[in-house]
Amino acid sequence: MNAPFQPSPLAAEVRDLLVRLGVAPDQIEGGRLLAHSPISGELVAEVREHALPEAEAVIARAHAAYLAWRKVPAPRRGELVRLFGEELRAAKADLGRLVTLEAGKILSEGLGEVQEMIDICDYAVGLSRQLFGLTIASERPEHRMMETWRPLGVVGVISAFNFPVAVWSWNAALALVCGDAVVWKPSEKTPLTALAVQALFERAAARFGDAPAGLSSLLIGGRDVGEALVDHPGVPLVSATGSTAMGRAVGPRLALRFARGLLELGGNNAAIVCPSADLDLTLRAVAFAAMGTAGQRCTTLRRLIVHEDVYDTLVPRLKAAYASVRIGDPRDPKTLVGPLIDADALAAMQLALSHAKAAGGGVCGGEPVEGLGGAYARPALVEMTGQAEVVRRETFAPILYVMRYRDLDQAIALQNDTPQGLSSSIFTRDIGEAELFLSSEGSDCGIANVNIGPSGAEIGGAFGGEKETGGGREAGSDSWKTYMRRATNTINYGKTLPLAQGVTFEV
Ligand code: UN1
Repeated sequence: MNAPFQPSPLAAEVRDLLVRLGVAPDQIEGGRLLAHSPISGELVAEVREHALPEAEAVIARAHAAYLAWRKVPAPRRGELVRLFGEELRAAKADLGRLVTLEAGKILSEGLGEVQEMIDICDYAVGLSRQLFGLTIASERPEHRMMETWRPLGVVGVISAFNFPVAVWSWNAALALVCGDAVVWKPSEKTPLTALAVQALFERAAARFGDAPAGLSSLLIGGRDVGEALVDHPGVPLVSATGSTAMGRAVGPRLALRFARGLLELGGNNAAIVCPSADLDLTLRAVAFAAMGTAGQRCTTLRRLIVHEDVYDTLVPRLKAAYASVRIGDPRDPKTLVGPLIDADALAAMQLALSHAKAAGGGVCGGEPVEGLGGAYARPALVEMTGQAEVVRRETFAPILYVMRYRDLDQAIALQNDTPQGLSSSIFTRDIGEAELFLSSEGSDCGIANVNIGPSGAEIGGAFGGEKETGGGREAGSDSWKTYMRRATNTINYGKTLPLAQGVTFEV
């Protein structure tokens, strides 16, 4: 028997927020999944997990929901997402704060995460009237060809702790207007925000009236329930965000049953700073991209490649910014760098720094900040002479490796010389340099920016990357097509049967 759970003030606040957001107390008391806040490391809830047989029932219910939902006209499906967006607007302050308490990001970023959810809902509402295909010229007389987009089925979503709710919403908002049902396995490190979002969704569904039960559901648990989702023949698409190691486990299992995978895995994002760069702007962009979210975004800036003419101006200024940045409780509005998610993340950071030192790196910062309860560290800036193994690896922590370059071609080669290919940027006022960076000979990433950092993407563009980042694209542009089945239709409105390619077959 566990001793009765004694809530601390932080745990009490988490509980109040959850109840206000509509989560039933029995979901967060007495369960086996222990939720800790990275702010202090305290236990804040005991979440009820799904047992493996329940996972099967959740997926079956989702499949039944999909069978009904696919018959609902897409713009009407959009209405549900519109209502959900309204719930998110109304709950923004509470949910944003809960993101801060559960994932440790500063309040402004917690609120930004909820705004990202609202944005994708708005986007999906418009999209619900734009799920169109092409009409294609047929080679046969009195024939017409077209493509139509049909709902796919149950979409599995596996999300990571660092964007505990926004990444799910990119998938769910699109999947729902596309006529799919969604089953969500959140990170074991962040089940609480997922429960809150599910409660908000249920409020929207109740207002909508006739949404089928099980249209969006949660699977709370560990690897076994995740695997149930990945292996289930009734789940034609699994969108998984997390480490490359996770993707390596998920990808082949999906391939084995010919299911679609939308993988958003590790990044190792670089920025190139050219001689003509506006260094004030660059400094601010680098500071946010490298230190924001305590270095725990997929898109975090991890490598800075600086031209030798501006290196000695920019890098000392950056070091001063690193030394001055306020680290601490993310609820304090003056804090810019909150905690890492847990002690393992801090240990991984320290290990990477020791490897960097061993490879000749000059480390500035990076020390653990003791006494706050959670896993806090000063962000580290590490001057490297080249891309040692540790630089080519993603460490999910605020470490920025800084290197010099002389020729832009050499800088672009360095930028591309990592296994990952998520995001990248260049700081320059020279249009030739900017365009080269964006060209086919430039950055090999899924995201390439000019005069902004690699992180903080808007939802309107397709989000994702190449190589070990996994190749998936979420959110805007035509990412919605992944959540639908494309049918090519050929219609003969004549009385003869001409065959394509001139084939004859007389019976
Ligand atoms: C992630 O880190 O998994 O571009 C998502 C960004 C955010 C999303 C990050 N809009 O940094």
